[in-house]
Amino acid sequence: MTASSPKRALVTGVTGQDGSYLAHLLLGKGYRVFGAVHRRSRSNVARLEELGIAKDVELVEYDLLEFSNILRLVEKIRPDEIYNLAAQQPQSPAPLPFRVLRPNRRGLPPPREDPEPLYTGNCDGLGVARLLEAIRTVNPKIRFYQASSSEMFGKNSVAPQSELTPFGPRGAYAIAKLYGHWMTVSYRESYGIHATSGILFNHESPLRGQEFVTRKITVSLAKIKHGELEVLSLGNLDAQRDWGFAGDYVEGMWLMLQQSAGDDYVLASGEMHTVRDFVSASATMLGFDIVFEGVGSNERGIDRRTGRTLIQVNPKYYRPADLNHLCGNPLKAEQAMGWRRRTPFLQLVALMVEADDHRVSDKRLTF
Ligand code: NAP
Ligand code: G4F
Repeated sequence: MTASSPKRALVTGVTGQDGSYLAHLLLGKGYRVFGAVHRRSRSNVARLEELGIAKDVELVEYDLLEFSNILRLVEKIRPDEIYNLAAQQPQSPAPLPFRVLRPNRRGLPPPREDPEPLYTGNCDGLGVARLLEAIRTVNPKIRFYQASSSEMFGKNSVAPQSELTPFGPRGAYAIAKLYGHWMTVSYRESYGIHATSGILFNHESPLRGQEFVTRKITVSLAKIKHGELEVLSLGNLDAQRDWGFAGDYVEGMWLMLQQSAGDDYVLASGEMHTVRDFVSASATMLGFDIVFEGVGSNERGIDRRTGRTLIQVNPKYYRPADLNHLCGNPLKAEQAMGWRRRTPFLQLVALMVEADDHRVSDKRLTF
């Protein structure tokens, strides 16, 4: 790369957690970053602002549901690398195995009237095929990263899960992601495209959406500390996740596209923690001393110092087909690319707690 011809990256889902961190990383490496935003989220750049890069990312509109739109975008931008991070994510709580759509960040309802499984399949599954087909048509040398998910392994998977573990997706999101994964593999094998599927386990950060359990915990406990909330209601406290820091994981995405050929890689911490562990660690960092009493929906988290109940279980947050034990094996990424997870669990919790403590205290909780 020379100063006169910076590499060009197109990042879909740039307004999200990973999109923001990835854009930050790429800008730091001298890339010209085109951040694709779907029409309804044009002004939602709070995360990019938080990282101080809102003015540096060149925003372009797109619609993953329209092939002609995607084709024109790729033709116009002529990127060297495309990172497909956009996804319609499933919503919690879930009344049905096929969960309903989350409203988007501005509280708007989902932009299409299709039932959730159809819309999710179209965006998270067929959207990947549209991008790959645009690459094949415009320039097969463009390198492609697909944001695949550990949810593709499903409930009955052996642990820890690696690139060789059989998939068993449950629900529209995981099934759509698996379609995207196989299309990525297929375009790599059939057309020689440098197409990579990153199978990422849960990764969190101060930029995580509040609809996910870690951020819900850190925001809610900060609000309790500052007198803005009485109690935090959660679902399955026994659920275990392999949580890492998003900043470490976007570095893995970039590394994947710097390899000599496309491939599939798991990024994970290799450790599992329960939701209860996450609550306890966060609470301690905010000055509470929580003891859990009771079982199932009667379980309570009580602050030993005041006797106050700060945590309660509300079955409305239970999922009918929850994935209780997701744990990944990142050995291939470590050995082949030298990827390392640098942020251990407690450091991740501390980053999130500290950010939300300040945001709540300063009344600037913008996402
Ligand atoms: P995120 O914060 O929820 O960001 C998702 C992005 O996708 C946002 O920019 C969102 O824009 C955009 N988007 C949503 N619906 C869209 C649609 N219909 N058309 C176009 N864009 C749409 O998610 P993230 O945590 O950064 O995750 C990034 C990617 O990695 C996603 O594909 C996710 O499925 C995948 N993944 C994440 C994890 C994780 O633990 N974070 C793990 C495995 C895989 P708006 O907010 O404006 O709607
Ligand atoms: O934070 P979560 O909503 O994340 P989930 O479902 O694991 O999905 C995230 O990670 C996937 C990778 O494996 C991504 F593909 C996906 O896009 C997303 O980024 O839930 C984590 C666990 C679940 O077991 C849930 O039942 O936390 C449990 N939980 C307990 N109480 C709760 C709550 N989850 C949420 N969101 N809210 C609760 O009150």
